[in-house]
Amino acid sequence: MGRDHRSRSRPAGLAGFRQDVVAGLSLPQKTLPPKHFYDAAGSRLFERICRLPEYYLTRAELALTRAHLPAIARFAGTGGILLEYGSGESLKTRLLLRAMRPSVYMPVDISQDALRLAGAKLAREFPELRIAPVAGDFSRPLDLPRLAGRDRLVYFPGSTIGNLTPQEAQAFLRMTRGQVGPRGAMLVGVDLKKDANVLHAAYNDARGVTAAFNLNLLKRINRELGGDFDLRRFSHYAFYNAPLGRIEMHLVSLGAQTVNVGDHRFGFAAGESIHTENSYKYSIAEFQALAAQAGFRGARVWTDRRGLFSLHGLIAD
Ligand code: SAH
Ligand code: AVI
Repeated sequence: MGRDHRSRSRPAGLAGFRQDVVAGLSLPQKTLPPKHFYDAAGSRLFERICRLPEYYLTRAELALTRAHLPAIARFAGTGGILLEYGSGESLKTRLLLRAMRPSVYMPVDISQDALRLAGAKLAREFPELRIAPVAGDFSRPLDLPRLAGRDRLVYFPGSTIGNLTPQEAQAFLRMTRGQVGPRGAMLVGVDLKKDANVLHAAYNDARGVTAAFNLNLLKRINRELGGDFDLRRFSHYAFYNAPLGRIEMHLVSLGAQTVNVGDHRFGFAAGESIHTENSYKYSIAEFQALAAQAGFRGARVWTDRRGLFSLHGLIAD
């Protein structure tokens, strides 16, 4: 994803998906943006990943949020607007909703299905809560509904920020800095650097759910863009790239082949890959330095007992 990824001129929806796929598959290292994983099936597969024994991220973030909830709620404040990016099934959010009692909860997600399902469940569980969902892409400038004057807290859990390059993460943080205003607060969940074997297992689970999540992107291209990817001829590959501090996910072509997407043809050599996702891992100091470059001061940081995951409380300088 380059700088133009954030520009207003790129179309959204199906046209944007087509443009990203054709551009990405035309690069020397074929690449697809991870935001396109999340159709209805992709969102369901991600929810299954969160419950896998190897995928420690969700459990660690839930545990640290439970353990430090009073301090997190004091940092976040009560009664304001809770704006969450990449809300998905709004799992950890329930803890914050109970502790913060916001006036409005504004979940923002690219997946309409995830937003609809999570919204319906939350409305049953929190009948008093005003929910204002926004279906949108946070990698481009977003017009959010203007809600009268209360304080805003931006919540970005799950280490979804790790799916952006450090440059994109900084651009995202600068955008949110404008949304929270001076001295505004943000809570960001960030996966920590750790033993490469633990990372490897989390992205190569024994049941093959992560592989199905990765391959679902090709299914989505076939269904929505008239592609003819043969899923049996691509395989999931994920590894920790230590020098760059990131897990990389790829789909590797199992032989020489040609694939059509609508009117476009793409040749694959045997062993050639499509790079589908990065998942950056940061030390606490690395993430605080990144946030500082975007104008945020790292005011608080909470971790789980095992030191797997971090939640940063940032304040706009
Ligand atoms: N916050 C949840 C879900 C994380 S999965 C958790 O912590 O478990 C990442 C979520 O971000 C998905 O629901 C996906 O649909 C959403 N997402 C990914 N890229 C996005 C983008 N560019 N704009 C908006 N939402 C995005
Ligand atoms: C959403 N995001 C933080 C997940 C991650 O761990 O990078 C997506 C994911 N990819 C493979 N497994 C989970």
